[in-house]
Amino acid sequence: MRITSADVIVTCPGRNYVTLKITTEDGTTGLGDATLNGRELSVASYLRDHVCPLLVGRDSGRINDIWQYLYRGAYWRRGPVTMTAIAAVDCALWDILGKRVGKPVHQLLGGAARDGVMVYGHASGQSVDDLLDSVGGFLDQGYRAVRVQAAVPGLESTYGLHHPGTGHTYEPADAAMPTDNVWHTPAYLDFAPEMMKAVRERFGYGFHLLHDVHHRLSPLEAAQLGRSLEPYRMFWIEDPTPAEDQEAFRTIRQHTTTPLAVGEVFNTIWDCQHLITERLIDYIRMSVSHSGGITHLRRIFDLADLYGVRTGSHGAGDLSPVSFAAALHLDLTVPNFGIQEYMGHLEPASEVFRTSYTFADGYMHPGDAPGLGVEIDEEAAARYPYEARYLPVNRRLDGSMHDW
Ligand code: GCO
Ligand code: MG
Repeated sequence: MRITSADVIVTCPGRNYVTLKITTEDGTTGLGDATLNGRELSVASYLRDHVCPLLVGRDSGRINDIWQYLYRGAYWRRGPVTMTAIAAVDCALWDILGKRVGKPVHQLLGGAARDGVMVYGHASGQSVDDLLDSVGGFLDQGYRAVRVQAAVPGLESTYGLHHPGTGHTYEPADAAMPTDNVWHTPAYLDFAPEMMKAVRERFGYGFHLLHDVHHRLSPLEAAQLGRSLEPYRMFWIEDPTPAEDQEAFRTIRQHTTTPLAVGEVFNTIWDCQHLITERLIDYIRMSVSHSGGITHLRRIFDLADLYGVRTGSHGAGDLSPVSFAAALHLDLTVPNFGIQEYMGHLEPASEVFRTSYTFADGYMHPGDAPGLGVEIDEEAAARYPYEARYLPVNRRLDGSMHDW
């Protein structure tokens, strides 16, 4: 079935989302998420100006050929902008295929390999006491896995905390200019084990405990952290060091048995090739929407399976419900599934995106609607126009830049 149009919808229901809508000659539409938090318009332009004109007239069923055409055909390969744009096209085409044959995408991928997808929720607090209340709330809702982050004493701001008043943990890409945060590694390294100890003392070991370091440590500091957290049996520590340095993980690995996860800033299989084939990590956390879509991510997950690495896809609220649904379809089918991040979306997003995924007992299911199971209400989207926003940046006590 030929593609007749491809349109880009940019909307900000709580945060910015870029959505690609592809339409075929029988009127079937498919959606792909093209959101790159803080750099949204670059992908919108890449699609509108360079990709959409190439799609019109092509056979929407030739997903593999279109993927290769966009990847090889650009000459300028890889990178977050290109791979997010390709991902949006790929997901929209899987959505169309599913709708045309009347089946959910997970069935097109060979069918479910499990009944549900275990997700982790985001507990956080301005103090350890606040954090404990937050963890208790997630356990009461039935979560089997909880990520914990709390304000580091002595620092004015800490990554990953709930925004007062919003009810959600989400990335604070909310300022017209990037906010300067302050970071001090020694304060964090002292505090992190105390935080985990408090959580395990209060709630025991009957659930999975996760933590995101957000690329802030050197390899040896990360090794020290991993060791200091061993008594608390972490499910993983995420992004312990800046992710582009694959060799760093070898050092961490040599010193600790705390499981390691990385990948949310990766875009292709080449970014994690050594990490996987040399068994330097335990979980690969790439997202459908930043890594070339379902077609490319399932290849990465297959490679990971050969080396005993499990999946743990990025599922932050800055990825749209379209991306989250695509992740759930893939998660349901892969043999080496580990866990799925679930941050949720701010309230106005449910006016714009109608979803068919569900949560029960700590597991999620993408639903059995044909395609991805997400629809966009374009009139609602138009009520929430794009807002220029940036993620924060991080500086050390002496004012020099650090990784955020
Ligand atoms: C996570 C991530 C996010 C990122 C965000 C950047 O683990 O969910 O670290 O919180 O910071 O996706 O836009
Ligand atoms: Mg993260």
